[in-house]
Amino acid sequence: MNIYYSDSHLLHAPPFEIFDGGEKIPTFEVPERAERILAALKADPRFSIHPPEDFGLAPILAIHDADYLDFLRSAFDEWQTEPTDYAKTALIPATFPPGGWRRKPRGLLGKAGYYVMDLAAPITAGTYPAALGAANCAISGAKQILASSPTARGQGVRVPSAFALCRPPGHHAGRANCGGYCYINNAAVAANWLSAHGKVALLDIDYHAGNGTQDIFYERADVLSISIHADPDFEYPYFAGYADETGAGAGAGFHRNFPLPLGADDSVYQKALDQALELIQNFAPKFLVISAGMDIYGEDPLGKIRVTASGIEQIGAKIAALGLPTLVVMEGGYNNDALGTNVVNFLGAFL
Ligand code: OKP
Ligand code: ZN
Repeated sequence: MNIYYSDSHLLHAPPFEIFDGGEKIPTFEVPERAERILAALKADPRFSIHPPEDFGLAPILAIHDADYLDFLRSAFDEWQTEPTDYAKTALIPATFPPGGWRRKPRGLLGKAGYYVMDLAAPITAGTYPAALGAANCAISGAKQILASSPTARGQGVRVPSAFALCRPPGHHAGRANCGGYCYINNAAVAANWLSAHGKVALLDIDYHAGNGTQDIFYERADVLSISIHADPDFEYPYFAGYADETGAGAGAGFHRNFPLPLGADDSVYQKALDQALELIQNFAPKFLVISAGMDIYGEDPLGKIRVTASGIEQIGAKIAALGLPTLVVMEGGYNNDALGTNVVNFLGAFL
């Protein structure tokens, strides 16, 4: 399996985040995450590591608003020009637009509140290039599964799959917002890129609801988006991911959420997964994109459900059994000791 990985993720290493309840802590979303996954993949001869191709801004601007992307690109430098006497290393807004009042201020701190949804997406000097590198990894994987997909295959040839080792992750980034460690929605960029060549299903198995992906595809019928996650009634991102949010306009019926209760175990998880996979089968997409978060693992420091290591392998096996050209995109997962093994076991199901 081809793995797409870029060293550029190292440019993004925020010194802290503001955790639930407002405590300032060292961030969970650290460079070591990607390094551990990379090491596990390198140690396994079934995987070959490739740098991404540079696709430029066009495929990203196809799903993110230009003004938002411009904010991401310039925010850190603009912030430096503001006169303050403290060291400015990581930008986190402190003021957000209150209910319904959304005008966009010209000042940097106002714009930060406008485009950033929470206190867990600090913008540092290297955040933008790192996010671009992750998006290029996702598109590179998409390009590879397209190049080796059905029309190009003879009978008995393996169904194509690829893994984009993206960092920072992407599924909380909406059309015009970052949040929850995410800046550019890597999986959505790749899914949209593939959608020019046929219908796409995007299945998000990260522990947290993929609110950004939901936002981006909510009114589209050519991309079926499905997210299985902890119930937002008790878990981040709180404001999206509910079962009754099923798409709108032309996209009515083409988004689905499967909120899980606190402590959900393998059997609860697999039941939701079976329903999601049936929806995908009925949709009959040409491509499948997986937002793969390993924070569903029972021993994850952020997760509050109890999927086991073999449960993760089983999820991979069931998804692979769909027999679709599949791009797996890395999202969350914060148990660094288990991350490499969980990713390798998950991907192994596709080989
Ligand atoms: C990103 B991804 C945990 C604190 C929430 C943000 C979490 C972002 C998760 N209760 N802070 O989906 O893994
Ligand atoms: Zn997550």
